Order: sequence, then structure tokens, then C-alpha cells
Amino acid sequence: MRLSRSFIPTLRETPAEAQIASHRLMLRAGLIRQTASGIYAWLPAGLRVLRRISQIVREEQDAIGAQEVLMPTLQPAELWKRSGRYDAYGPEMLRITDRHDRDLLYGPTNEEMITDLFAGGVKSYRELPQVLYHIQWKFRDEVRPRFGVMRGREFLMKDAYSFDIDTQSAIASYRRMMLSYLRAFQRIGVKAIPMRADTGPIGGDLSHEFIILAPTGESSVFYDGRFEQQDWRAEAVELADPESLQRFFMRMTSLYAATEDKHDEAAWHDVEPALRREGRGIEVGHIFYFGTKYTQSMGVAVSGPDGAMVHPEMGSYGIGISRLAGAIIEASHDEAGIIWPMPVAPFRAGILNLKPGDAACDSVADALYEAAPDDMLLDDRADRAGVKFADADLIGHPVQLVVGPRGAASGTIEVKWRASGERTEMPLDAAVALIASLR
Ligand code: P5A
Repeated sequence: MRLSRSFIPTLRETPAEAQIASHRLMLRAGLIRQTASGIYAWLPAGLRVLRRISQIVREEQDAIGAQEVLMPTLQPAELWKRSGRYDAYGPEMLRITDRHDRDLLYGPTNEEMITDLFAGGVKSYRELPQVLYHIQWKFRDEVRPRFGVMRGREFLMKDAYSFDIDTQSAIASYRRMMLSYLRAFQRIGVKAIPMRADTGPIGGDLSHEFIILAPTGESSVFYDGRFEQQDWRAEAVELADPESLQRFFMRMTSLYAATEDKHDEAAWHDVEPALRREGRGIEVGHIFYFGTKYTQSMGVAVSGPDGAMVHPEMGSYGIGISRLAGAIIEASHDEAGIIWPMPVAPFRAGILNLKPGDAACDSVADALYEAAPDDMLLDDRADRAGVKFADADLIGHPVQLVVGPRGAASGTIEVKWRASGERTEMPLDAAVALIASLR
């Protein structure tokens, strides 16, 4: 993308309404704009981040056999009356009436709708397990929306739902999902720690939150330092084998204990003192096993092995995709701006043409840009060099390729790595090779 023709409206000043770094930086870097309280428009650079996060999550969901669907944002009230949650959900639910006086709602979550869809398509235990997910906007009329996209009213969630014939199989689905989450967060480039959690209005008796470490986080987390080094992608787990899943789960939960309250967790005291870590974090995912809560209340059953009807056991699994964009920034920024992990950066590199109109600068900058035009943001604006350096740091490209008149004359480019601040000079062909290697 060429910055001179892009809609990436960066701001010099710090927006007064933003209380935390990620909110300030998302506004300043031109990623989002608020359109109403807790409701945001995603501008081109922000949307690229949202898409990259979604794609990684999607690939890791598909890898455990989950199937993508797309349910609507609007739901009939009747579904929620069947589960009993229509009244129970309270004022966080945005209720809507259509021209025929039918009650609708903007979905805050999809347990009811997916259970109803499942009932219309699956009749026998032979068709189980089923895991369905979608990536869709949700609405929760939060009393106090704040911190930008971190606690919005409209937000993007990946929500998955599993259906199994019995508890053992449902627990295996839960554990597969846990592995999928650990792998997705690792690929995104953040440290997300699973922590046992309360189930709240979703219900059930087994639940974990995934917490991204960030000093400004709302929750405290006590965890085993070895967690940060764990390579979940290299973990050999036989996805179809409940025992292999159990070994993974036991190792993870007992070896890498994480707790919100170190005073009442025996597991925390089992962690070797030298490995104990305390931090703060942001909840970016939450998974639940709740058995037959919805299949029973909504009267959904399939025929079991002995011919008798059985209520399938369910779990639901959420990742706050739009919240993640904010949480990643919260975990990775400095005074000058965002420091994107490469896999979710809006642009892998920024090319700074310090003197557009200068033949040598234009030719070198264009050659770099042409190496990967979809992944680069070429700053070809007529602005001063200082403005370009500041915007590149603010937007947070992992790599900056600086093309100035002196270097360009001899075909040399200055490369700056955003995270370390390290700078090196290299010839054009080496820089083109570098671009090709950015992953
Ligand atoms: C799990 C999937 C659920 O709704 N039903 C379907 C279950 N869980 S949850 O914990 O309530 O939400 C899942 C994740 O969504 C994000 N989230 C939010 N993000 C931004 N603004 C909000 N107001 C908001 N509320 C929830 C969180 O990341 C949460 O973990």
C-alpha cells in the first residue's frame, strides 16, 4: 500500500478520551475510530490486523477438525426463551423489535442458536463429535464500555461449540480446543496463560480463561515460569486419542499451574519457588464445558448406541478477536508506538522514502515495494523525514527500510528492527531477500 493514497489517518496528539496505551495507540496509528460509545469502525490498517488474527485462529480451529459456519448477528427471542436465558441475561442484551412486532436480539453469544441448528441436522450418536465455530460480531450492552476495543459493546469473537455423546468424549473435545488455543496464541506471538476460571452466565463446571501477560492487565496471575518457553506447536498430541489428550492436559495444568489467587491454590505451592512468576494480564479467551445444560433445556437429543435418546454434552469456546488486537498492543509497545509481532502486523515492513521525487530514492523505494506490495506500506508522502520516522514507529512495522538520498545513490538501504532498535545497512538485493524472508 502507498501511504500517499491510503486512509491511515495518524494523529500527533494523544486523544483525551483514551485511558490506556493500546486505546491511545490504536487511535493515533489510524487503526480504529469510535462511532458510538463502545462501537468502533476498523480502518484499513486495523482491519488488516483483525484479519491476520482471525486467519491464524481459523487455521488452528480447522486443524482440530472444527468446521466454520457463519451465524447471523440477529437472533429470534424465542430461542432464548426456550433455554431460559432471555430473562436471565438482563440489560446487557440488546433487544430489538421488528416491523411485525417480533422480538429479536443482537446476539451476545450463540449457544442457543447453534444448539437449534445442531438439532436440525444431527440425529444419531454416529455423527458425533461435531465442533462448529464462527467468527462474528457480538453485542453486549456493557454498563461501562472502556479501554477502546478491549471492553467494547460491539466486538468480534471467535466462538466454537462442541457436541459429544458422553462426558469422556466431551472432555476430550475441551482438551483439543485448549491445545488449539495454545497453538494459536503462540503463532500470534503472545504469551497466553490458561487459568482455571468461574463460568458465570455461560454455566457449567469446568472452565479456563486465557490471559495475555501485560503489566496493565485487569487480572493478576500467578504462574510457572516454564510456561513462557513452552512450544505448543511442537507438542506431540494424538488428537483422536483421549489418553494422549489427557497426558497433555495433566502435564499442562499440573506442571504449569496458573492461578488468580495464590493463597488458595495448592498447585501454586507445588511450583518450585525459583520458577514462580507473578504478573498481570488481560483475558483474551474463555472456554467452558457445561454438559447437557442447553441440550436438556432446549429438548435436543440424538439416538444413542442402545437406541435410547441422549442429550449431547456441550462445551463453548471463545476468543475475543477484536480485544486481542488491543491486548497485543498492551503487551507490546513503547513510548514511540506499537511494536507488532510479525504474524499479525498490518504491514510486515514500512518503506520510508525520505525524498520522493529524487530519481535514485524513487527507484530504490519502488524496487523494494514491488518485492511484496501487499505486505509493505510505502511512505511516499511529501512530508519531512521526521514525520515519516515518527509514523513508522507509531504504526509499528516490525521492520523499517529507510531510503535516503545518500544511500540510494550507492544503492544502500538502512534497515531498522522496531523491537530491538537495531540498525544495519545493506545493498538493495539483500534488502529484497530480507523482505522475502519476513514471516
Ligand atoms: C464462549 C464462546 C462466551 O461468550 N460463549 C461462546 C462463551 N464467553 S465469554 O467469556 O463471555 O466471551 C469470550 C471472549 O470474548 C471477549 N469479550 C469481549 N471483547 C471485547 N469487548 C467485550 N465487551 C467482550 N466481552 C467478551 C473476551 O476475550 C472473552 O474471553
